[in-house]
Amino acid sequence: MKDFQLYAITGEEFHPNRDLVEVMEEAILGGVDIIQLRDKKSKKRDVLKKARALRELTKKHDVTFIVNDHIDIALAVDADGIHLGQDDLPLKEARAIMGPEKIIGISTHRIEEAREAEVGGADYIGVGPIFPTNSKEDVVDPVTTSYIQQVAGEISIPFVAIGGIKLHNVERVLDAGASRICMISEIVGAEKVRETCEQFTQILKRKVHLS
Ligand code: TZP
Ligand code: MG
Repeated sequence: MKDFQLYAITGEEFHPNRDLVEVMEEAILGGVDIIQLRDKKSKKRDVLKKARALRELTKKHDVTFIVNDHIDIALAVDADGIHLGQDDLPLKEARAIMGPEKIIGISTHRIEEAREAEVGGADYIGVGPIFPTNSKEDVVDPVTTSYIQQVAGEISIPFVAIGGIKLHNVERVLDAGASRICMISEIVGAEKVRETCEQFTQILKRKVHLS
């Protein structure tokens, strides 16, 4: 997969008066290089419509596009991949449906889950929630930056830190060994989405050197 560093997940509840595509385009212009459509509330048909719109946007800007949960929608719009949680369809079945080329990301909260995802052929893992977050229901307790250190020391596939990451604490995440970061509220809920992403892009450029 094309590598990435600044990962934005949609969260329309954080911008009630602004259009989804407009907000995500601002994020892309600020340096976001991968977008995930995450919508736990809408009807499937409406999620499909949003996926189509974001697929068009991400194609236009050559940005990776991932769909959360819905493998059928990911395939229908030719998204680049899917993101799955620990309670979703297992990796093996998801890979059989998606084929070898599509990206499969898996959320992990402990090292055993990270190992299992790596062995099972995930393309990347989510590592979190690092800090407390209000953006996810039924979220597990924060795993803290010590889980980042553990994953950085042991896991070879790309990992992305997530959960409560803000401009004021991102350096702690990077100092623990993360080189890819993922956010909902700090990006899509920002007053100035593009400028906020530009600040993250600058921090990543200064602190992270991908090999
Ligand atoms: N998975 C783990 S934490 C989280 C998800 C989807 C929510 C991240 O949102 P925020 O607003 O960046 O804390
Ligand atoms: Mg899920």
